[in-house]
Amino acid sequence: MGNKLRVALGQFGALTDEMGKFAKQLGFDSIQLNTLGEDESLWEYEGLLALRQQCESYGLTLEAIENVPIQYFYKIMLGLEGRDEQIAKYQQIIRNMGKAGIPILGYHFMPDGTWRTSYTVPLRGGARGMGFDLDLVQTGAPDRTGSLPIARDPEYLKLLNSVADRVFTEEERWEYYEYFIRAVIPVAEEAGVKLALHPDDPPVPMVGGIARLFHNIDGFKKAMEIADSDAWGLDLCLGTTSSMLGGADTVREMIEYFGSRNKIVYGHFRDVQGTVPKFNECFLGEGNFSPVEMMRALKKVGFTGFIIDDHVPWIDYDEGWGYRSHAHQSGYLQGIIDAI
Ligand SMILES: [Mn+2]
Repeated sequence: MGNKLRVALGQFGALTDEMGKFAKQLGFDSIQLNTLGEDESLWEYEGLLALRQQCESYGLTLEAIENVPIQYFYKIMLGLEGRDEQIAKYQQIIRNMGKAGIPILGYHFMPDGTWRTSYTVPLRGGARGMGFDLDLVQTGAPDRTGSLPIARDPEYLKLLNSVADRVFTEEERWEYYEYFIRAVIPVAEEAGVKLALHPDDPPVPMVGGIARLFHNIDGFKKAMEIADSDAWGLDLCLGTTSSMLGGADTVREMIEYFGSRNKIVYGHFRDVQGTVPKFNECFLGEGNFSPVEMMRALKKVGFTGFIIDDHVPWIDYDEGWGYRSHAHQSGYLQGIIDAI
């Protein structure tokens, strides 16, 4: 535990009894949680400590938390008035996590989140995957209706619409990233917490009038140089990386470049068919890359963190979080690791 390549279960907001037993009975020793919730007490030291202990009561290590609520973070990402207060809160969350013994905080830098244009791309046997087609969205104009957080949260659409008259350029967004990362990295170093950056999904230079920074390898290299710290690394989403120009070649390049520098903190192990401008999510083994090859590549560069399956296709009769599909994808990954 903790020092070799392993699969964890993740991408749920709270540890229910159903989830804890599911994880343990399927052979996982650790989990990742995403976002938790907007309730402030969840992010205080006592709340985080209780969460870690709750996981341990099921025999599960809490590997990481991915994403604070976007409402805590959007002024930082857009350089809006009030970002300093949001940064102060973010710094406190990092300190609280360190004290509570939760070593990794994942984040992204997409104020308008993940965009998809279809939820029903046909896969084998009638299963369905999410898809994106750049032709179906406006890139420069402030039309943000393809964004998943907006689909989930109309309140957040109101926030983004409050800046609908503006286009956010690449240059200014780099300034916002730099301002943020320089403020939080020293706190992360001191707290013993690693910050793990997820790529922009879809990986395109701009959608909805907001420039994206992390849509190719150069963006990550630049961010790594700015941060210049052992506390900076990647939440390497192989699915998003596979949808970048270059597809499987880009996945290989990212693993080799950042893995050999010990900059992969953890990974999302999923795949897509096609690359930008048009791609869709799919089952492992039916996408752009060979899952066995990429697992070997991770091992070869000395990656010793955890991976999760991330998004999974919708399977008929699966409900809510998608236990059937997650069981299949995660089990597939466990099998590959055992085999190599
Ligand atoms: Mn991902």
